[in-house]
Amino acid sequence: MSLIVALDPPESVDGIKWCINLINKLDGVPKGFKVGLPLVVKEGIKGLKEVVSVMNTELVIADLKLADIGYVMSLITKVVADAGVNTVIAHAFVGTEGALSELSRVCSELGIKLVLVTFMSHPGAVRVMKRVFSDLLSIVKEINAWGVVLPATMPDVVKSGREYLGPSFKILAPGVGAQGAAPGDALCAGADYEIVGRLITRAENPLKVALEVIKKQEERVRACRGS
Ligand code: OMP
Repeated sequence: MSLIVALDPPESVDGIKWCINLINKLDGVPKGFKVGLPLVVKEGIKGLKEVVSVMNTELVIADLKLADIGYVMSLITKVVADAGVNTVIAHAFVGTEGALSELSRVCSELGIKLVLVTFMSHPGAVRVMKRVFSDLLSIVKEINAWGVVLPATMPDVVKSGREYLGPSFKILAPGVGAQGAAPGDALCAGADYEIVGRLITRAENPLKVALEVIKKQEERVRACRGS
């Protein structure tokens, strides 16, 4: 199972109810749910806690895209860990000393999986991230993060990330559906999970679309791996 659903409530809804409704509809289907600033800014940490309490998935991801000094990232991580999250996403570009080394240590102490963003899925990411990509990947190795975010919209980037990192790091690839990538392409390029938001969460029947995404992922992976 390689589907992670991104729950980013739109501005016009009760964010907690919207997320819980989707979690209930999708119960048992995705490997993980990812919530982040769209929920936390609207509903606060209590809202995050309420939403996380109904998640039954292996991965419960807080995507706050942390990018700060280690002390501050660690403070935030302790708060979301206490709310029930088991995975956090931070930016790799902040570097190790005084930043990710400390965050990584705190994550280990708390039993939290640390995922680092090394390349983003939007077109403008290429301008800077392409130049620093290998540096960012070397930070992932140095920190021994649990995983990385690489763009499903750019399967070549996923492929080179996998080649550089080897098999022991998880690759999470956003950009499927609303941002244009097809289900399964990033998996074929070496990703472990595809992160899907609006394609599923804005669908009239989210469960049906989620099951279709999984079917397409399986078909695509069978075709590319020849099995
Ligand atoms: P949809 O475009 O609606 O499928 O949502 C994509 C989700 O993945 C959102 O929650 C984004 O914050 C997240 N994401 C990206 O879209 N691109 C990135 O490069 C990184 C992330 C992420 O870190 O999850």
